[in-house]
Amino acid sequence: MNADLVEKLLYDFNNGSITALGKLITRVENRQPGWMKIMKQIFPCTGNALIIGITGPPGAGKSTLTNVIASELAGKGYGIGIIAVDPTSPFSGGALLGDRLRMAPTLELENVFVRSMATRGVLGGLSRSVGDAASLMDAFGKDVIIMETVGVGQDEIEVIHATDLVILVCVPGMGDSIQAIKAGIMEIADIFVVNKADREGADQVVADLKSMIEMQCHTDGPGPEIFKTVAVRGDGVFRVAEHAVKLGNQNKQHADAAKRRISNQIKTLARQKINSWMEASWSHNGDLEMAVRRVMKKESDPYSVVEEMLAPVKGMFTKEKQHD
Ligand SMILES: Nc1nc2c(ncn2[C@@H]2O[C@H](COP(=O)(O)OP(=O)(O)OP(=O)(O)O)[C@@H](O)[C@H]2O)c(=O)[nH]1
Ligand SMILES: [Mg+2]
Repeated sequence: MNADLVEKLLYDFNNGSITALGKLITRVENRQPGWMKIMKQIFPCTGNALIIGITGPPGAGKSTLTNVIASELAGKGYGIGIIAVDPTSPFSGGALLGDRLRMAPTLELENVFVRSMATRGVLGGLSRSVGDAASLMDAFGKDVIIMETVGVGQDEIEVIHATDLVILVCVPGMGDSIQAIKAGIMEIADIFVVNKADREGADQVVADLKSMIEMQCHTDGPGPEIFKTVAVRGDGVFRVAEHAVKLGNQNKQHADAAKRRISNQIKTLARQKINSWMEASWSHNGDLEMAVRRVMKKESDPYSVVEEMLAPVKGMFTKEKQHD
């Protein structure tokens, strides 16, 4: 029954059904039966989309900017996927600017697929769900996938690390809070956008960013570019979109980035497998409870019980042992 359903969904997906794309994302996200078959089957069709991360403090205008970038690129014929992580503001699927739609009569809303993900709290769950959803959109044939996140938690930073290009959105009035943006994100930003440039202080932010970029002394080029935008009016966004696509495609050519991404993916999947094996086998047969009791009574110690419990997979840990 389930197998039939999955087959049918994959068939519809291959025939361009947006509904099937949505359903497959849900199925994979919830790890429902057949999820792994789905991911294995679509894998050969992945790797073509350009994945852009948009991050920055709450309220900076990330969603507004994402919508306009999506509209601009969809108007040029790109298929767009948007993944919004814990969104607090609604997405219109690229239709935010009514007049822009009129300017681009060829734009069809089906070109823009929007998906929200709110899996905060499940450790490692967010980057997993976002990564799988992006792969599905990629295999579906989307050309550009934009991920919006506020980039605060460890999980979100993992999400950002898995993109081809990172846009960091700043706003006037942040003052010293530029320093407060997660250092790790600052360093991996490929493009800086100073949004809300209709407000006072935008030039100051640009100057602050410039001196910060100079301090980071980029040996292999001029360093990331800074753009000023007024996303609510769409001002300056086209140049951002154009530069993002160009630079993102260049980044995508670097084999190192692909290697790092695949290596991370393999490690993450292996970790998940090991974790679920541990949960299933130890909790199921009461080994864990028994071990806890023995340690509490001082009949054994945590180190010895772990060795005993890992006896079935002992060979796996011989390398690690050298460091004991
Ligand atoms: N004045 C001005 N307001 C803007 C601009 N861009 C966005 N806004 C407004 O800023 C508010 C927040 O915009 P969002 O796009 O929701 O910001 P966000 O970064 O996605 O917010 P979160 O997802 O909640 O972190 C909205 O009221 C927008 O209309 C801009 O260029 N100028
Ligand atoms: Mg938002």
